[in-house]
Amino acid sequence: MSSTSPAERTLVLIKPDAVRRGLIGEITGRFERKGLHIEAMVLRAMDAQLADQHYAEHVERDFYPPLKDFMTGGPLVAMVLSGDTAVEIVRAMIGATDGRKATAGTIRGDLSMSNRENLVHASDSAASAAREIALWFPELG
Ligand code: FUP
Repeated sequence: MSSTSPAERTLVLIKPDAVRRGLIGEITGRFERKGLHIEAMVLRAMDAQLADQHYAEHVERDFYPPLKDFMTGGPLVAMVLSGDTAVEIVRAMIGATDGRKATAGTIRGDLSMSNRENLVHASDSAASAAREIALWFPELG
């Protein structure tokens, strides 16, 4: 990939546990230092309807009710990051879902001990990114 490749967008949420723990700067700083571009960023809450839309693939799972309570339980930061292969890069930077198993050096591996309160969400494909950006930042369409 050359540096002239067109930028790709991804949707990142800095989850309520990270906001409560004062980790907005730590997490945002990692993305900035990597060289990703912040295209949009807002501190807001996720309501029940947005939770059901954002996590449409998980709404029937056993873990969804407590996940929904957690994600709607306090303010979070939503942002759109862009850069060459941004989806893959950000997924690598956040690490495995379970913070106890995530590799050291990743955000979850360094800062989370939980499979639910794992600090950050990032789109898992370009198609997911397009769907999630339309939900959170319809004005960017
Ligand atoms: P990820 O893509 O790593 O964010 O993980 P998933 O899309 O598989 O899961 C979304 C969120 O559901 C996770 F970030 C945390 C939550 N979750 C649980 O609470 N319990 C589980 O067993 C799996 C996921």
